[in-house]
Amino acid sequence: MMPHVPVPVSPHARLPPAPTVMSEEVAAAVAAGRPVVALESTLLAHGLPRPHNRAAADDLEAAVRDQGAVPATVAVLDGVPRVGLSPAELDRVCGGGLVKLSVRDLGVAVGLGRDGATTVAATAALAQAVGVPLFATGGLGGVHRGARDSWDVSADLAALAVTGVLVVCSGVKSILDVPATLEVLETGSVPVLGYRTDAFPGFYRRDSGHPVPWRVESPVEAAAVWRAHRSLGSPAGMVLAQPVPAADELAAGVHDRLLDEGMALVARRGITGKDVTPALLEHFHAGSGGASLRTNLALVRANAELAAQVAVALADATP
Ligand code: PSU
Ligand code: MN
Repeated sequence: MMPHVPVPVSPHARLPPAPTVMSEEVAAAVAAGRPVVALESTLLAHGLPRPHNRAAADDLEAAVRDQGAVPATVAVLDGVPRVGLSPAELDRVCGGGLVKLSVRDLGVAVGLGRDGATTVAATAALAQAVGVPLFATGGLGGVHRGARDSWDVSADLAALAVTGVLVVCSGVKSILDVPATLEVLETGSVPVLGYRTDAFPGFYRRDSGHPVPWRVESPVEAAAVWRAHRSLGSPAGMVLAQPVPAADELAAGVHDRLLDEGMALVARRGITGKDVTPALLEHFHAGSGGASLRTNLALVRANAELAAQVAVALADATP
């Protein structure tokens, strides 16, 4: 028999975790098991131009409420991770100057008392920490084109493999390597469901040219799959991919031109790492005469609505 050796515990391991603070409304809804949808803030702070981002913040929260769920926008303010923001806090998120926080940056921002907007990865981590299993965004981060040389693979993918949160999105931006992104999601055992589609959506475009492994037809079906996925003991999240509404899709010609230009611009200016996605989105907004902005707003709003419908279906099915 092996002698019993107590495992030494580092004194740091005994520090209480940094508390993630919920707004009163969100805390009450979580405690009562009412439907809650988390909303990501990088798309507000870094994906949409001012002042449209502030209007979008209200619009997304309203879309969630209209479907009968409570919205909870996520960010870090003065070093405090927050789930559920006041109007004044949304002003700060949308006012400029916030850094972009992925999961690895959360501890740094908390430790240094900083403000920051949370990516899909960081939003998922904070939402899970307070027991909110659902959130909506525009597009997931993924494998960048040329990743074989740059190694630029979004932390969103690794985070979803270990964070039990359902993300409603419009696939990934066409600026990414879509098949490679789908492969990495498969490696992470993250289920990918198309919402009323067989094609994985490409953010500004409804069809990325690559199929989805599964499709569902209703929020009730999505909720049933999510419950089954979690009940089988998977630690992974899940992707529910909804194409942008047909009327709001960016025209193919405009899209392809901006994509080529944007990729060239990023290479010419030597933009790398976490600045790539915001720079490309900005190029689309500036170069499409507002069309890509309308598309982006429409798809996030539709995703917020669908996430709320799934949240309601989940709450209804929970005894
Ligand atoms: N959806 C949008 N706009 C955005 C994003 C999503 O409509 O700006 C953000 C998300 O926060 C996602 C991030 O996590 O883009 C991906 O960043 P990166 O490629 O650096 O991992
Ligand atoms: Mn990256």
